[in-house]
Amino acid sequence: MQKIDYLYDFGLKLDDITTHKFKGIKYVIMQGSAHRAQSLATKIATKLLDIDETYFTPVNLFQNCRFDAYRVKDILCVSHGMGTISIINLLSSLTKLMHLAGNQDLEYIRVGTSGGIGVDMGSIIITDIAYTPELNPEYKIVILGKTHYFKTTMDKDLNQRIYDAQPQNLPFKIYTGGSIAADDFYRGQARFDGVTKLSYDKSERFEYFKKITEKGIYNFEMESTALAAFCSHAKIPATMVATTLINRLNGDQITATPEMLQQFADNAQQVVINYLLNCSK
Ligand code: R2B
Ligand code: URA
Repeated sequence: MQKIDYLYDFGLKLDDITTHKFKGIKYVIMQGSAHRAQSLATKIATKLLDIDETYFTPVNLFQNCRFDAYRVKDILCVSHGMGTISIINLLSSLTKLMHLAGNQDLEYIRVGTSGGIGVDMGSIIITDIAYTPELNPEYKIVILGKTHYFKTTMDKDLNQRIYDAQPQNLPFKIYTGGSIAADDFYRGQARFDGVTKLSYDKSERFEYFKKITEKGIYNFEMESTALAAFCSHAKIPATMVATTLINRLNGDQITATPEMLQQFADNAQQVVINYLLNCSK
């Protein structure tokens, strides 16, 4: 008899019926919003299983409004919310669920949006190392009042497999490099268009951006350190594939049209779908 347990954030009782629903998952693909996770699941179903999307609406397998999960074959598309705090909770509960469902040899990929630093908007960044805003390759958690540091390297082999699965003629560039998981969208990413009084000026920001580019870092976002640290600690190959909505060397405001933003988001999903298609051959 399995011990009864609850996954509060998913609204799930961990009994045999629940674990059966999640048995056989190999790829966990994470996106910020529930809407994007659902749209990715629909695209995967049309591309991998040749299902006509007119007749297919992915069903949310979670029963709490915090996160959503949609299954297509051995792929689970999940929403992770915003920031390291949100994704680390998702990762903890989800990994417990995957473990109890008997799933091994998992791969976790976050498909995200980000602000590029020195690259054309619409480019894709595959993260090799995630950095704190102080530009350290680490993620820190305070446990019982003591600070613990975890390393934040993404899985090199998974990155290579994703890169190798791409066709030659993609209409956007792909870079592999560092990402910064910032504490917020405004001051944490050195913006001047927030609401708070600022403690930095343009020349200090210039110096910060210079250091960033010298370190081989290509984008700002808000989850990569937690993802890399959790997964390398749990020995789950993981990475992040993020589109860039802006080149931060040219400004702070995201001014791309809704059509362009959709295209940029599609670029990142396309890269991951190309990888999944290659895996299913
Ligand atoms: C990218 O976009 C969000 C902020 O707008 C955040 O979740 C991230 O990492
Ligand atoms: N997400 C971020 O965190 N920053 C940006 O500039 C764009 C998307």
